Amino acid sequence: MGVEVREEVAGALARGGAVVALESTLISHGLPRPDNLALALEAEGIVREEGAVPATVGVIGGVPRVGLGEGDLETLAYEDDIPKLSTRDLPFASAKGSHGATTVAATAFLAARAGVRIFATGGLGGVHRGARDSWDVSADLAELARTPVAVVCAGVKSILDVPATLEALETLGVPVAGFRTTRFPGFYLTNSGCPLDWSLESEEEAARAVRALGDLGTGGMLVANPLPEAEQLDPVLHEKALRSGLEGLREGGVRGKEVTPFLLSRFREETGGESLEVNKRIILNNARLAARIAAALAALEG
Ligand code: PSU
Ligand code: MN
Repeated sequence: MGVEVREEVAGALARGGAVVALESTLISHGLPRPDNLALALEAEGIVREEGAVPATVGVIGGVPRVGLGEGDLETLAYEDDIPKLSTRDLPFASAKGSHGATTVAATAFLAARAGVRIFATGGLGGVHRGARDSWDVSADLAELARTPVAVVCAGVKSILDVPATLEALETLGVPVAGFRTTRFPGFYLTNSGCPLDWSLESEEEAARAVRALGDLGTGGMLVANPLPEAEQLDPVLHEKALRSGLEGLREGGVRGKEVTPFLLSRFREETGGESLEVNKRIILNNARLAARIAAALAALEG
């Protein structure tokens, strides 16, 4: 199965330049129109501002692309019923010539195949609440265990079981560090309350960790980047949305890959759109840090 790497991205990789992968599930399934396309373009703009080349990943007509063009982004943002593709879905999208939005797992996989080592997203998938009955654990975790990509994210959503997700990452051997913090961020909230063993204090230090990871030849790692407290979602609103979201899941019997998009849209309703604004800030904040780390890595190796 071929992977098409956009010329600008291939060029940057060939000369050891900074490249940042971005995912597309958040475009097709995480954010509403028209904010989704605007945000995708804004994230790419921020990566460029910081001196790196953006490579948004997705599948167009069955072909995985590392570095989507503006027309591709429009397709994934505006077409109805774009499939959500995890790594395991890629062969079927290929066989059917289907478009698709790639999750963190599929994005990391395709980015790594193209040689991209740093990737920014909003939140990582994780262990869902009630996973002991449902077995619902995002494939993002297993993918990170085997794929050499550093993912910059704001932790995982509180709709998941956060301590269980950290335990699963430990079991899988995925390195996790906070960026200037030893508290795992709580996505909408700056602090999930869960402690971390390691904190990276600068972009340069993070770049050295990414380089060391590459030298070791193991899988990926997580750089958890919290929103500044002044920009987080109001914790009271957050609690209310969380309760309603979890109730909605139970009442609606929502399962599998529908769970994450369902909860995201319930949060938007319950917070009067505030969660959407926070979600956007998170993505842009992570794109900026990832680009700075990529630039530091390119300088380190140049
Ligand atoms: N977290 C978010 N927004 C998202 C997702 C996660 O805040 O849109 C997406 C990511 O693409 C992630 C996927 O990889 O949801 C996880 O889905 P699942 O839980 O079905 O594995
Ligand atoms: Mn799942």
